[in-house]
Amino acid sequence: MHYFRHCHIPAALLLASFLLVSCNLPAFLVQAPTEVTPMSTATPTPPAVSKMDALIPLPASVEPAVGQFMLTGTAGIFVDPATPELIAIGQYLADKLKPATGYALPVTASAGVPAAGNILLTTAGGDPSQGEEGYTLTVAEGGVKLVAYKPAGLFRGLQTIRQLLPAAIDLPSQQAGPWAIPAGVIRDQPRFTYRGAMLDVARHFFGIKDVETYIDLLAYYKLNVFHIHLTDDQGWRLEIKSWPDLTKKGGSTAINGDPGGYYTQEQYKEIVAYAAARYITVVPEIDMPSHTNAALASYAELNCDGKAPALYTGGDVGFSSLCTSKDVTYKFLNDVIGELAALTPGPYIHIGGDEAKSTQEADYLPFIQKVQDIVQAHGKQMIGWEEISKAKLLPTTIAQGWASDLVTQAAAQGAKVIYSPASKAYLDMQYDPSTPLGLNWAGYVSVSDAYRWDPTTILHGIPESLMLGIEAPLWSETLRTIKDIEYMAFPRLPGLAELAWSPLVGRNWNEYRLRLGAQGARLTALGINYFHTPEVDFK
Ligand code: TNX
Repeated sequence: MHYFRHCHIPAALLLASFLLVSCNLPAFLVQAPTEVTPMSTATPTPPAVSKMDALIPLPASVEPAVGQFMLTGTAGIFVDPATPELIAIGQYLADKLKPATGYALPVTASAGVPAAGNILLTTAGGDPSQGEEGYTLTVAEGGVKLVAYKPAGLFRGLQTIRQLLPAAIDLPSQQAGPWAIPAGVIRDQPRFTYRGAMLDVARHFFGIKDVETYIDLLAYYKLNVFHIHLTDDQGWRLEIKSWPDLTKKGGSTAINGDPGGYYTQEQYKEIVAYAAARYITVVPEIDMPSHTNAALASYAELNCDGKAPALYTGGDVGFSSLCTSKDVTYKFLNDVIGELAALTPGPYIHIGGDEAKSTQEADYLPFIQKVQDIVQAHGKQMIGWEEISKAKLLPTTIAQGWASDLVTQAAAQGAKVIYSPASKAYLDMQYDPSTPLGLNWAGYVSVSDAYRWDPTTILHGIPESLMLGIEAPLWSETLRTIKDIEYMAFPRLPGLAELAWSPLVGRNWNEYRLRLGAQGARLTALGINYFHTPEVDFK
Protein backbone atom coordinates (compact mmCIF):
# COMPACT_ATOMS: atom_id res chain seq x y z
CA MET A 1 0.00 0.00 0.00
CA HIS A 2 1.74 3.14 -1.19
CA TYR A 3 0.06 5.13 1.52
CA PHE A 4 2.22 3.84 4.31
CA ARG A 5 5.86 4.54 4.68
CA HIS A 6 8.22 1.60 5.05
CA CYS A 7 10.09 1.47 8.28
CA HIS A 8 13.80 1.70 7.73
CA ILE A 9 14.83 3.08 11.04
CA PRO A 10 18.43 3.08 12.20
CA ALA A 11 18.71 0.95 15.34
CA ALA A 12 19.90 3.85 17.44
CA LEU A 13 16.78 5.78 16.58
CA LEU A 14 14.44 3.02 17.65
CA LEU A 15 14.55 4.64 21.05
CA ALA A 16 12.75 7.62 19.69
CA SER A 17 9.23 6.48 20.22
CA PHE A 18 7.67 8.95 17.83
CA LEU A 19 9.37 7.10 15.02
CA LEU A 20 7.96 3.84 16.32
CA VAL A 21 4.56 5.40 16.02
CA SER A 22 5.50 6.87 12.66
CA CYS A 23 6.04 3.40 11.17
CA ASN A 24 2.32 3.00 10.85
CA LEU A 25 1.65 6.50 9.66
CA PRO A 26 0.75 7.77 6.24
CA ALA A 27 3.74 9.40 4.61
CA PHE A 28 2.51 12.95 4.99
CA LEU A 29 2.35 12.55 8.74
CA VAL A 30 6.08 11.98 8.85
CA GLN A 31 8.22 14.94 7.96
CA ALA A 32 11.23 14.73 5.67
CA PRO A 33 14.12 13.11 7.58
CA THR A 34 16.27 16.23 7.38
CA GLU A 35 13.69 18.11 9.38
CA VAL A 36 12.65 15.56 11.95
CA THR A 37 15.36 12.97 12.61
CA PRO A 38 16.57 13.56 16.15
CA MET A 39 20.34 13.66 16.03
CA SER A 40 20.68 12.88 19.68
CA THR A 41 20.20 9.28 20.78
CA ALA A 42 18.71 10.43 24.09
CA THR A 43 15.03 9.65 24.46
CA PRO A 44 13.13 12.92 24.13
CA THR A 45 11.08 13.76 27.21
CA PRO A 46 7.38 14.15 26.67
CA PRO A 47 5.82 17.40 27.86
CA ALA A 48 4.98 17.29 31.59
CA VAL A 49 1.26 17.81 31.12
CA SER A 50 0.00 16.49 27.84
CA LYS A 51 -3.16 17.98 26.42
CA MET A 52 -3.85 14.43 25.31
CA ASP A 53 -4.76 13.84 28.94
CA ALA A 54 -7.02 16.87 29.32
CA LEU A 55 -9.78 16.03 26.86
CA ILE A 56 -13.48 16.07 27.76
CA PRO A 57 -15.16 13.75 27.01
CA LEU A 58 -12.31 11.32 27.54
CA PRO A 59 -11.71 9.35 24.35
CA ALA A 60 -12.08 5.57 24.29
CA SER A 61 -8.36 5.17 23.65
CA VAL A 62 -5.41 7.57 23.71
CA GLU A 63 -1.84 6.63 22.81
CA PRO A 64 0.38 9.66 23.32
CA ALA A 65 3.59 9.80 21.33
CA VAL A 66 6.63 12.00 21.60
CA GLY A 67 6.65 15.16 19.56
CA GLN A 68 4.04 17.52 18.27
CA PHE A 69 2.48 18.95 15.16
CA MET A 70 2.96 22.67 14.69
CA LEU A 71 0.08 24.40 13.00
CA THR A 72 1.52 27.26 10.96
CA GLY A 73 0.30 29.93 8.61
CA THR A 74 1.00 27.77 5.57
CA ALA A 75 -1.26 24.94 6.74
CA GLY A 76 -4.32 23.92 4.80
CA ILE A 77 -7.24 21.67 5.58
CA PHE A 78 -7.69 18.89 3.03
CA VAL A 79 -10.81 16.80 2.72
CA ASP A 80 -11.38 13.53 0.88
CA PRO A 81 -13.70 12.74 -0.85
CA ALA A 82 -14.59 16.07 -2.41
CA THR A 83 -18.21 16.21 -1.25
CA PRO A 84 -19.97 19.44 -0.23
CA GLU A 85 -20.55 17.80 3.16
CA LEU A 86 -16.86 17.21 3.82
CA ILE A 87 -15.93 20.65 2.51
CA ALA A 88 -18.43 22.12 4.99
CA ILE A 89 -16.85 20.12 7.83
CA GLY A 90 -13.39 21.34 6.80
CA GLN A 91 -14.72 24.88 6.67
CA TYR A 92 -16.21 24.54 10.15
CA LEU A 93 -12.79 23.56 11.49
CA ALA A 94 -11.11 26.42 9.60
CA ASP A 95 -13.68 28.87 10.99
CA LYS A 96 -12.99 27.68 14.54
CA LEU A 97 -9.20 27.98 14.16
CA LYS A 98 -9.01 31.22 12.17
CA PRO A 99 -9.82 33.94 14.73
CA ALA A 100 -7.06 33.03 17.21
CA THR A 101 -4.42 31.92 14.70
CA GLY A 102 -5.09 34.56 12.07
CA TYR A 103 -4.18 31.87 9.48
CA ALA A 104 -5.97 31.52 6.16
CA LEU A 105 -6.42 27.72 6.53
CA PRO A 106 -7.81 27.16 3.03
CA VAL A 107 -10.04 24.12 2.66
CA THR A 108 -9.15 21.98 -0.34
CA ALA A 109 -10.75 18.84 -1.65
CA SER A 110 -8.08 16.38 -2.67
CA ALA A 111 -8.08 12.68 -3.32
CA GLY A 112 -4.74 11.61 -1.95
CA VAL A 113 -2.35 12.64 0.69
CA PRO A 114 -1.41 16.27 1.25
CA ALA A 115 2.16 17.44 1.80
CA ALA A 116 3.64 17.71 5.30
CA GLY A 117 2.30 20.48 7.51
CA ASN A 118 -1.38 20.00 6.70
CA ILE A 119 -4.56 18.59 8.20
CA LEU A 120 -6.44 15.83 6.38
CA LEU A 121 -10.07 14.94 7.13
CA THR A 122 -11.18 11.82 5.32
CA THR A 123 -13.73 9.04 5.25
CA ALA A 124 -11.49 6.98 2.96
CA GLY A 125 -10.44 3.92 4.91
CA GLY A 126 -12.86 4.72 7.74
CA ASP A 127 -13.51 1.81 10.07
CA PRO A 128 -17.19 0.74 10.11
CA SER A 129 -16.70 -0.81 13.54
CA GLN A 130 -16.26 2.74 14.90
CA GLY A 131 -19.86 3.49 13.94
CA GLU A 132 -21.50 6.68 12.73
CA GLU A 133 -19.67 8.96 15.15
CA GLY A 134 -16.35 7.21 15.81
CA TYR A 135 -13.02 8.44 14.47
CA THR A 136 -9.30 7.87 14.56
CA LEU A 137 -7.09 10.92 14.96
CA THR A 138 -3.39 10.58 14.24
CA VAL A 139 -1.15 13.50 15.07
CA ALA A 140 2.52 13.44 14.11
CA GLU A 141 5.16 16.05 13.44
CA GLY A 142 4.37 16.00 9.74
CA GLY A 143 0.63 16.31 9.85
CA VAL A 144 -2.77 15.62 11.34
CA LYS A 145 -4.99 12.91 9.91
CA LEU A 146 -8.57 12.45 11.02
CA VAL A 147 -10.33 9.45 9.56
CA ALA A 148 -13.89 8.36 10.21
CA TYR A 149 -16.38 5.95 8.71
CA LYS A 150 -18.99 8.72 8.41
CA PRO A 151 -18.87 12.54 8.20
CA ALA A 152 -20.43 12.75 11.69
CA GLY A 153 -17.33 11.00 13.04
CA LEU A 154 -15.12 13.64 11.40
CA PHE A 155 -17.20 16.34 13.03
CA ARG A 156 -16.82 14.73 16.47
CA GLY A 157 -13.10 14.22 15.88
CA LEU A 158 -12.45 17.81 14.94
CA GLN A 159 -13.72 18.85 18.37
CA THR A 160 -10.87 16.72 19.70
CA ILE A 161 -8.42 18.59 17.46
CA ARG A 162 -9.72 21.89 18.90
CA GLN A 163 -9.22 20.65 22.47
CA LEU A 164 -5.70 19.42 21.73
CA LEU A 165 -4.61 22.93 20.76
CA PRO A 166 -3.70 25.46 23.46
CA ALA A 167 -6.75 26.97 25.17
CA ALA A 168 -6.01 30.32 23.50
CA ILE A 169 -7.29 28.75 20.24
CA ASP A 170 -10.80 29.53 21.47
CA LEU A 171 -10.17 33.24 21.93
CA PRO A 172 -12.03 35.47 19.48
CA SER A 173 -9.01 37.58 18.44
CA GLN A 174 -5.58 36.83 17.03
CA GLN A 175 -3.04 35.41 19.49
CA ALA A 176 0.70 34.82 19.29
CA GLY A 177 0.65 31.02 19.37
CA PRO A 178 2.60 28.78 18.90
CA TRP A 179 -0.10 26.29 17.92
CA ALA A 180 1.19 22.88 18.87
CA ILE A 181 -0.88 19.69 18.85
CA PRO A 182 0.68 16.84 20.84
CA ALA A 183 1.51 13.72 18.83
CA GLY A 184 -0.30 10.47 19.30
CA VAL A 185 -3.19 8.35 18.16
CA ILE A 186 -6.74 8.65 19.48
CA ARG A 187 -9.31 6.00 18.61
CA ASP A 188 -12.69 7.07 19.81
CA GLN A 189 -16.39 6.33 19.63
CA PRO A 190 -19.38 7.07 21.86
CA ARG A 191 -20.83 4.74 24.47
CA PHE A 192 -24.44 5.94 24.03
CA THR A 193 -26.21 6.86 20.81
CA TYR A 194 -28.43 9.53 22.44
CA ARG A 195 -26.42 12.27 24.17
CA GLY A 196 -28.74 15.14 24.76
CA ALA A 197 -29.32 18.50 26.31
CA MET A 198 -32.75 20.11 26.68
CA LEU A 199 -33.54 23.80 26.81
CA ASP A 200 -36.87 25.15 28.08
CA VAL A 201 -37.72 28.11 25.82
CA ALA A 202 -41.31 28.20 27.14
CA ARG A 203 -40.91 29.55 30.68
CA HIS A 204 -38.49 32.11 29.31
CA PHE A 205 -38.08 32.67 25.59
CA PHE A 206 -34.60 32.61 24.06
CA GLY A 207 -34.01 33.97 20.56
CA ILE A 208 -32.28 32.12 17.73
CA LYS A 209 -28.83 33.57 18.47
CA ASP A 210 -28.93 32.32 22.07
CA VAL A 211 -30.16 28.92 20.99
CA GLU A 212 -27.37 28.69 18.41
CA THR A 213 -24.78 29.67 21.01
CA TYR A 214 -25.99 26.83 23.19
CA ILE A 215 -25.98 24.37 20.27
CA ASP A 216 -22.35 25.32 19.53
CA LEU A 217 -21.40 24.48 23.11
CA LEU A 218 -23.18 21.12 22.87
CA ALA A 219 -21.18 20.40 19.72
CA TYR A 220 -17.90 21.19 21.49
CA TYR A 221 -18.61 18.39 23.99
CA LYS A 222 -19.77 15.91 21.31
CA LEU A 223 -23.44 15.90 22.28
CA ASN A 224 -25.74 14.89 19.44
CA VAL A 225 -29.29 15.79 20.54
CA PHE A 226 -30.81 19.19 21.22
CA HIS A 227 -34.24 18.76 22.83
CA ILE A 228 -36.21 22.01 22.73
CA HIS A 229 -39.15 22.32 25.14
CA LEU A 230 -41.35 24.51 22.95
CA THR A 231 -44.60 24.82 24.89
CA ASP A 232 -45.73 25.09 28.48
CA ASP A 233 -48.29 26.88 30.62
CA GLN A 234 -46.40 30.16 30.33
CA GLY A 235 -45.85 30.28 26.58
CA TRP A 236 -46.25 28.62 23.16
CA ARG A 237 -43.08 29.20 21.12
CA LEU A 238 -43.56 27.66 17.66
CA GLU A 239 -45.75 29.06 14.92
CA ILE A 240 -48.48 26.58 13.92
CA LYS A 241 -50.09 27.86 10.73
CA SER A 242 -53.41 26.03 11.22
CA TRP A 243 -53.80 27.40 14.79
CA PRO A 244 -52.26 30.90 14.60
CA ASP A 245 -53.46 32.15 17.99
CA LEU A 246 -51.15 29.66 19.73
CA THR A 247 -48.30 32.07 19.14
CA LYS A 248 -50.26 35.28 18.59
CA LYS A 249 -51.85 34.98 22.01
CA GLY A 250 -50.16 32.03 23.72
CA GLY A 251 -46.67 33.18 22.73
CA SER A 252 -47.07 36.66 24.14
CA THR A 253 -46.25 35.83 27.75
CA ALA A 254 -43.47 34.30 29.85
CA ILE A 255 -43.00 33.54 33.52
CA ASN A 256 -43.09 36.52 35.94
CA GLY A 257 -44.48 38.78 33.22
CA ASP A 258 -41.16 38.68 31.34
CA PRO A 259 -41.24 39.22 27.56
CA GLY A 260 -42.75 36.44 25.44
CA GLY A 261 -41.78 35.48 21.92
CA TYR A 262 -41.89 32.63 19.44
CA TYR A 263 -40.14 31.16 16.42
CA THR A 264 -41.74 31.41 13.01
CA GLN A 265 -41.55 28.15 11.10
CA GLU A 266 -38.75 29.66 9.01
CA GLN A 267 -36.79 30.53 12.14
CA TYR A 268 -37.37 27.09 13.58
CA LYS A 269 -36.02 25.58 10.34
CA GLU A 270 -32.92 27.73 10.80
CA ILE A 271 -32.37 26.23 14.24
CA VAL A 272 -32.83 22.73 12.87
CA ALA A 273 -30.37 23.41 10.04
CA TYR A 274 -27.84 24.99 12.42
CA ALA A 275 -28.00 21.89 14.61
CA ALA A 276 -27.85 19.54 11.61
CA ALA A 277 -24.66 21.22 10.41
CA ARG A 278 -23.21 20.19 13.79
CA TYR A 279 -24.58 16.64 13.51
CA ILE A 280 -27.07 17.40 16.25
CA THR A 281 -30.64 16.13 16.00
CA VAL A 282 -33.37 18.48 17.18
CA VAL A 283 -36.04 16.82 19.31
CA PRO A 284 -39.01 19.22 19.53
CA GLU A 285 -41.35 18.90 22.50
CA ILE A 286 -45.00 19.91 22.63
CA ASP A 287 -45.95 19.18 26.24
CA MET A 288 -49.41 17.62 26.88
CA PRO A 289 -52.00 16.98 28.27
CA SER A 290 -50.85 19.22 31.14
CA HIS A 291 -48.43 22.17 30.80
CA THR A 292 -50.92 23.47 28.22
CA ASN A 293 -52.35 26.67 29.66
CA ALA A 294 -50.90 28.78 26.82
CA ALA A 295 -52.84 26.68 24.28
CA LEU A 296 -55.99 26.53 26.43
CA ALA A 297 -55.90 30.32 26.81
CA SER A 298 -55.53 30.75 23.04
CA TYR A 299 -58.47 28.54 21.97
CA ALA A 300 -61.61 28.28 24.12
CA GLU A 301 -62.78 25.14 22.29
CA LEU A 302 -59.84 23.13 23.68
CA ASN A 303 -61.30 23.45 27.18
CA CYS A 304 -63.90 20.97 28.46
CA ASP A 305 -66.12 23.87 29.60
CA GLY A 306 -65.53 25.81 26.38
CA LYS A 307 -64.07 28.76 28.30
CA ALA A 308 -60.52 30.00 27.76
CA PRO A 309 -58.56 30.55 30.96
CA ALA A 310 -56.39 33.64 31.40
CA LEU A 311 -52.80 33.56 30.25
CA TYR A 312 -50.51 32.31 33.02
CA THR A 313 -47.21 33.78 34.19
CA GLY A 314 -46.75 31.99 37.53
CA GLY A 315 -44.50 29.05 38.33
CA ASP A 316 -46.92 26.25 39.27
CA VAL A 317 -47.12 22.95 37.41
CA GLY A 318 -49.85 20.36 36.85
CA PHE A 319 -52.93 22.61 36.96
CA SER A 320 -53.80 22.63 33.25
CA SER A 321 -55.16 19.84 31.07
CA LEU A 322 -56.28 19.43 27.48
CA CYS A 323 -59.82 18.06 27.29
CA THR A 324 -59.14 14.37 26.63
CA SER A 325 -62.81 13.59 25.86
CA LYS A 326 -63.26 16.12 23.02
CA ASP A 327 -62.69 15.22 19.36
CA VAL A 328 -61.34 18.69 18.64
CA THR A 329 -58.43 17.94 20.99
CA TYR A 330 -57.23 15.19 18.64
CA LYS A 331 -57.84 17.31 15.53
CA PHE A 332 -55.72 19.99 17.21
CA LEU A 333 -52.96 17.53 18.09
CA ASN A 334 -53.00 15.99 14.62
CA ASP A 335 -52.59 19.45 13.08
CA VAL A 336 -49.82 20.51 15.48
CA ILE A 337 -47.90 17.24 15.25
CA GLY A 338 -48.38 17.17 11.48
CA GLU A 339 -46.87 20.63 11.01
CA LEU A 340 -44.10 19.84 13.50
CA ALA A 341 -43.26 16.52 11.85
CA ALA A 342 -42.97 18.28 8.49
CA LEU A 343 -40.43 20.70 10.00
CA THR A 344 -38.50 17.95 11.76
CA PRO A 345 -35.97 15.85 9.84
CA GLY A 346 -35.04 13.88 12.98
CA PRO A 347 -36.90 10.72 13.94
CA TYR A 348 -38.44 11.91 17.22
CA ILE A 349 -41.34 14.03 18.46
CA HIS A 350 -41.46 14.56 22.25
CA ILE A 351 -45.00 14.83 23.62
CA GLY A 352 -44.17 15.66 27.23
CA GLY A 353 -46.77 13.77 29.24
CA ASP A 354 -45.31 14.85 32.59
CA GLU A 355 -47.04 16.01 35.74
CA ALA A 356 -50.59 15.54 34.42
CA LYS A 357 -51.99 16.12 37.87
CA SER A 358 -55.27 17.53 36.54
CA THR A 359 -55.97 14.59 34.21
CA GLN A 360 -57.49 11.39 35.64
CA GLU A 361 -55.31 8.32 35.03
CA ALA A 362 -58.29 6.68 33.30
CA ASP A 363 -58.22 9.55 30.79
CA TYR A 364 -54.45 10.01 30.70
CA LEU A 365 -53.48 6.50 29.55
CA PRO A 366 -55.79 6.30 26.49
CA PHE A 367 -54.85 9.90 25.64
CA ILE A 368 -51.16 8.97 25.51
CA GLN A 369 -51.94 5.94 23.33
CA LYS A 370 -53.95 8.08 20.89
CA VAL A 371 -51.16 10.63 20.70
CA GLN A 372 -48.67 7.82 20.14
CA ASP A 373 -50.73 6.75 17.12
CA ILE A 374 -50.82 10.33 15.80
CA VAL A 375 -47.04 10.66 16.11
CA GLN A 376 -46.57 7.34 14.37
CA ALA A 377 -49.02 8.29 11.60
CA HIS A 378 -46.78 11.29 10.88
CA GLY A 379 -43.78 8.98 10.56
CA LYS A 380 -42.10 9.78 13.85
CA GLN A 381 -41.17 7.99 17.05
CA MET A 382 -42.72 9.28 20.23
CA ILE A 383 -40.69 10.29 23.26
CA GLY A 384 -42.47 11.09 26.51
CA TRP A 385 -41.47 11.81 30.09
CA GLU A 386 -41.52 8.80 32.44
CA GLU A 387 -45.25 9.13 33.26
CA ILE A 388 -46.08 7.59 29.86
CA SER A 389 -44.52 4.29 31.01
CA LYS A 390 -47.85 2.97 32.35
CA ALA A 391 -49.55 3.37 28.96
CA LYS A 392 -49.37 0.65 26.34
CA LEU A 393 -46.28 1.65 24.41
CA LEU A 394 -45.10 0.79 20.93
CA PRO A 395 -41.62 -0.76 20.78
CA THR A 396 -40.47 2.37 18.94
CA THR A 397 -41.57 4.67 21.76
CA ILE A 398 -39.02 6.06 24.21
CA ALA A 399 -39.58 6.97 27.84
CA GLN A 400 -37.47 9.63 29.51
CA GLY A 401 -36.88 9.07 33.23
CA TRP A 402 -36.55 12.11 35.46
CA ALA A 403 -37.88 11.61 39.00
CA SER A 404 -38.43 7.90 39.66
CA ASP A 405 -37.83 4.42 38.28
CA LEU A 406 -41.14 4.40 36.35
CA VAL A 407 -39.23 3.93 33.09
CA THR A 408 -38.54 0.32 34.13
CA GLN A 409 -42.22 -0.26 33.22
CA ALA A 410 -41.53 1.14 29.75
CA ALA A 411 -38.43 -1.03 29.40
CA ALA A 412 -40.46 -4.08 30.52
CA GLN A 413 -42.62 -3.46 27.41
CA GLY A 414 -39.50 -3.31 25.23
CA ALA A 415 -39.50 0.47 24.89
CA LYS A 416 -36.17 2.24 25.05
CA VAL A 417 -35.17 4.65 27.77
CA ILE A 418 -33.44 8.00 28.03
CA TYR A 419 -32.37 8.88 31.53
CA SER A 420 -32.29 12.38 33.05
CA PRO A 421 -32.42 11.93 36.82
CA ALA A 422 -33.24 15.33 38.31
CA SER A 423 -30.89 14.86 41.26
CA LYS A 424 -27.93 14.39 38.87
CA ALA A 425 -28.73 15.65 35.39
CA TYR A 426 -31.01 18.67 35.94
CA LEU A 427 -28.95 21.68 35.05
CA ASP A 428 -31.58 23.96 36.59
CA MET A 429 -30.88 22.71 40.11
CA GLN A 430 -28.78 25.09 42.19
CA TYR A 431 -25.21 23.90 42.67
CA ASP A 432 -25.31 24.71 46.37
CA PRO A 433 -27.27 27.09 48.62
CA SER A 434 -25.03 30.01 47.64
CA THR A 435 -25.61 29.89 43.87
CA PRO A 436 -28.17 32.52 42.92
CA LEU A 437 -30.00 30.90 39.98
CA GLY A 438 -32.01 27.71 39.76
CA LEU A 439 -34.38 25.62 41.82
CA ASN A 440 -33.66 22.97 44.44
CA TRP A 441 -36.68 20.68 44.58
CA ALA A 442 -34.44 17.73 43.62
CA GLY A 443 -31.68 18.89 45.97
CA TYR A 444 -28.48 20.73 45.19
CA VAL A 445 -26.50 19.27 42.31
CA SER A 446 -22.81 19.98 42.65
CA VAL A 447 -20.38 19.53 39.77
CA SER A 448 -19.24 16.23 41.31
CA ASP A 449 -22.86 15.05 41.86
CA ALA A 450 -23.55 15.64 38.17
CA TYR A 451 -20.52 13.51 37.28
CA ARG A 452 -20.58 10.68 39.82
CA TRP A 453 -23.35 8.40 38.61
CA ASP A 454 -24.16 6.04 35.78
CA PRO A 455 -27.53 5.34 34.14
CA THR A 456 -26.98 1.59 34.13
CA THR A 457 -26.24 1.36 37.84
CA ILE A 458 -28.90 3.79 39.16
CA LEU A 459 -31.71 2.17 37.21
CA HIS A 460 -31.75 -1.50 38.12
CA GLY A 461 -33.25 -3.91 35.68
CA ILE A 462 -32.76 -1.87 32.51
CA PRO A 463 -30.21 -3.58 30.29
CA GLU A 464 -27.71 -1.32 28.54
CA SER A 465 -29.28 -2.43 25.23
CA LEU A 466 -32.50 -0.57 26.15
CA MET A 467 -30.64 2.47 27.50
CA LEU A 468 -30.53 4.84 24.54
CA GLY A 469 -28.59 7.44 26.48
CA ILE A 470 -28.78 10.37 28.80
CA GLU A 471 -29.95 13.94 28.61
CA ALA A 472 -29.33 17.05 30.67
CA PRO A 473 -32.50 19.21 30.87
CA LEU A 474 -32.33 22.91 31.61
CA TRP A 475 -35.66 24.37 32.76
CA SER A 476 -35.78 28.12 32.60
CA GLU A 477 -38.08 29.32 35.39
CA THR A 478 -35.20 31.34 36.89
CA LEU A 479 -33.13 31.92 33.74
CA ARG A 480 -33.56 34.96 31.53
CA THR A 481 -30.39 35.30 29.47
CA ILE A 482 -27.80 33.19 27.68
CA LYS A 483 -25.37 34.12 30.47
CA ASP A 484 -27.79 32.52 32.96
CA ILE A 485 -27.98 29.42 30.77
CA GLU A 486 -24.18 29.22 30.65
CA TYR A 487 -23.88 29.58 34.40
CA MET A 488 -26.17 26.61 35.04
CA ALA A 489 -24.82 24.38 32.26
CA PHE A 490 -21.13 25.03 32.90
CA PRO A 491 -19.27 23.28 34.22
CA ARG A 492 -21.81 20.48 34.77
CA LEU A 493 -22.65 19.82 31.12
CA PRO A 494 -19.13 18.65 30.11
CA GLY A 495 -19.33 15.98 32.84
CA LEU A 496 -22.71 14.77 31.64
CA ALA A 497 -21.36 14.73 28.09
CA GLU A 498 -18.53 12.52 29.32
CA LEU A 499 -20.97 10.09 31.00
CA ALA A 500 -22.78 9.83 27.70
CA TRP A 501 -19.68 9.49 25.48
CA SER A 502 -16.84 7.84 27.38
CA PRO A 503 -16.43 4.23 28.50
CA LEU A 504 -17.66 3.52 32.01
CA VAL A 505 -14.52 1.64 33.00
CA GLY A 506 -11.94 3.79 34.73
CA ARG A 507 -14.18 6.78 35.29
CA ASN A 508 -13.14 8.60 38.41
CA TRP A 509 -14.00 12.04 39.79
CA ASN A 510 -10.53 12.75 41.16
CA GLU A 511 -9.00 12.28 37.75
CA TYR A 512 -11.87 14.06 35.98
CA ARG A 513 -11.63 17.14 38.17
CA LEU A 514 -8.07 17.73 36.95
CA ARG A 515 -9.20 17.58 33.34
CA LEU A 516 -12.11 19.88 34.11
CA GLY A 517 -9.70 22.26 35.83
CA ALA A 518 -7.63 22.35 32.66
CA GLN A 519 -10.80 23.06 30.64
CA GLY A 520 -11.35 26.23 32.68
CA ALA A 521 -9.07 28.20 30.38
CA ARG A 522 -11.09 27.01 27.36
CA LEU A 523 -14.40 27.97 28.94
CA THR A 524 -12.92 31.39 29.70
CA ALA A 525 -11.58 31.75 26.15
CA LEU A 526 -15.00 30.85 24.76
CA GLY A 527 -16.45 33.62 26.91
CA ILE A 528 -18.63 31.22 28.91
CA ASN A 529 -20.04 32.52 32.17
CA TYR A 530 -19.28 29.38 34.19
CA PHE A 531 -19.66 28.64 37.88
CA HIS A 532 -16.20 28.56 39.47
CA THR A 533 -17.04 25.73 41.80
CA PRO A 534 -14.66 25.32 44.77
CA GLU A 535 -14.65 21.58 43.95
CA VAL A 536 -12.33 22.22 41.00
CA ASP A 537 -9.01 24.02 40.74
CA PHE A 538 -9.54 25.95 37.48
CA LYS A 539 -6.48 26.86 35.46
C1 TNX B 1 -40.30 19.38 36.61
S1 TNX B 1 -39.09 17.56 34.71
C2 TNX B 1 -40.84 19.57 35.36
C3 TNX B 1 -40.79 20.89 34.73
C4 TNX B 1 -40.15 21.91 35.62
C5 TNX B 1 -38.96 21.29 36.31
C6 TNX B 1 -38.18 22.24 37.14
C7 TNX B 1 -40.44 17.59 34.14
C8 TNX B 1 -40.72 16.57 33.17
N1 TNX B 1 -41.30 18.55 34.57
O1 TNX B 1 -42.08 21.30 34.35
O2 TNX B 1 -39.76 22.99 34.86
O3 TNX B 1 -39.42 20.25 37.14
O4 TNX B 1 -37.02 21.66 37.64
